[in-house]
Amino acid sequence: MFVDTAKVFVQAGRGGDGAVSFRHEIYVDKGGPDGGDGGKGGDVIFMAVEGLNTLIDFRYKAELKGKPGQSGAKRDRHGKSGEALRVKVPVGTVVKRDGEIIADFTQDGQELVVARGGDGGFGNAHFKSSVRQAPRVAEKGEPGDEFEAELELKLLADVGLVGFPNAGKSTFLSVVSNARPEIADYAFTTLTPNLGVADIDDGSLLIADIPGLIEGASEGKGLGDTFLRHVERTAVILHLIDAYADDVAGAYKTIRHELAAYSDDLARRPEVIALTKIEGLDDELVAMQVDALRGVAGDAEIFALSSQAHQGLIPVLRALRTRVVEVREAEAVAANTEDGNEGGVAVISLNDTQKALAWKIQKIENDERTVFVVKGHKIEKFARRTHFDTYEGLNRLRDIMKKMGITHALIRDGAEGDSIIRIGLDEFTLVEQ
Ligand SMILES: Nc1nc2c(ncn2[C@@H]2O[C@H](COP(=O)(O)OP(=O)(O)OP(=O)(O)O)[C@@H](O)[C@H]2O)c(=O)[nH]1
Ligand SMILES: [Mg+2]
Repeated sequence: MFVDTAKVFVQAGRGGDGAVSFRHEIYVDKGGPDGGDGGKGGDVIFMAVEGLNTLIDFRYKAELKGKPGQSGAKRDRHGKSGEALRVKVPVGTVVKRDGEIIADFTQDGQELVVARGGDGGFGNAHFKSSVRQAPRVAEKGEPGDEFEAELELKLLADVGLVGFPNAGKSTFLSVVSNARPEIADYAFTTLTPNLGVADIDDGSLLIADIPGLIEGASEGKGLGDTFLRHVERTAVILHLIDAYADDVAGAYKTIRHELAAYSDDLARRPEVIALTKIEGLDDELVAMQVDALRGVAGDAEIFALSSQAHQGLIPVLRALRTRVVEVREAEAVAANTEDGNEGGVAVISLNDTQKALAWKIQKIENDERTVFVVKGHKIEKFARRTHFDTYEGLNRLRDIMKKMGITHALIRDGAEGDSIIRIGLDEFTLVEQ
């Protein structure tokens, strides 16, 4: 109920290809290379927004794709970058890749690149050298990052309802919000938490209704304290007490005791108190009950309401909203001082430099042939950007392998000029045949 999940395929845009082109100048037979670079592929960016509280949209929107970058063109014109895809996710969303958390959205407006667009390939203008005056080589654009993202939303409710069984928690939720929880005249009607959104003035409150608590709940009595963890992350507690209770102060203290036994943090959470079911009671009696509570409730605000008669609901919601805004503002200040002030959009990087530069060789031998498989982030990246069907493209890759020391290691491992080398999905011989 409180953990919403969805799986989506995210795919950033492919980088544009670099161009092969030569300048045309009058009186010059063949001008220098002027093929422009391809544009970068569009990222897939997630942005946390308040006001969303479900991942349900993602169930029907299974693919999230960034736009590809455009190819480079002659006269050194670079391809345009592909447009990024911005996706709104609820605050509280955690994104996992292969079971590992790669992003945790905790604040409104927080943005992260979850899938990075592929780099554009270099055009041939880059590859001019003293020995290569007319390079016919350009790079292909790189594919964008793609993977299946597992989204998980742990709802950060604004308000948690606590109280004895039968206090009227679910009924309250049902009249102030869109939720339709089960309501009945017996204890432990609610067995799993319910959530609802209540609109108040120009804002809204996400309210969590949990099963009733009893004395000893923190030691496992009744339904125990398992559901208190849902309240643990809420900003404010609304403590509901049946106005018909003989000893409202005692009822209040019992629940407070259970909250404190669960965690200090929960005991310190801002609280609003309300007597429920007052529609049939004299004002005097209600005032007496409120006074009794005042004696034990410290400086918490105390209200009296009737869900059935829709009486006294707005002042309670307003008080809750005021408290919630205070808490959220304090949280935002704390978060800002914690991680300084970083500008721009952070990029999730799973590969640190070392991981990127590392490579390894695996020799696969069978009856038919021997293949040397080269694996490594950077070399595979270069291979993906190589036009294997051109002589120049392939030789450039061979140059890079030499520079990275891979060729040397291959020869040491027994590779010869005509040995088959495999990088990614492509195969070629170590030396041009
Ligand atoms: N007269 C009156 N009865 C109410 C009011 N609110 C709730 N009740 C009744 O109180 C009983 C318990 O209500 P629930 O909302 O199920 O109580 P709860 O606190 O969610 O109970 P648990 O889920 O068991 O913890 C039901 O019979 C409701 O109809 C009210 O404002 N006035
Ligand atoms: Mg209930």
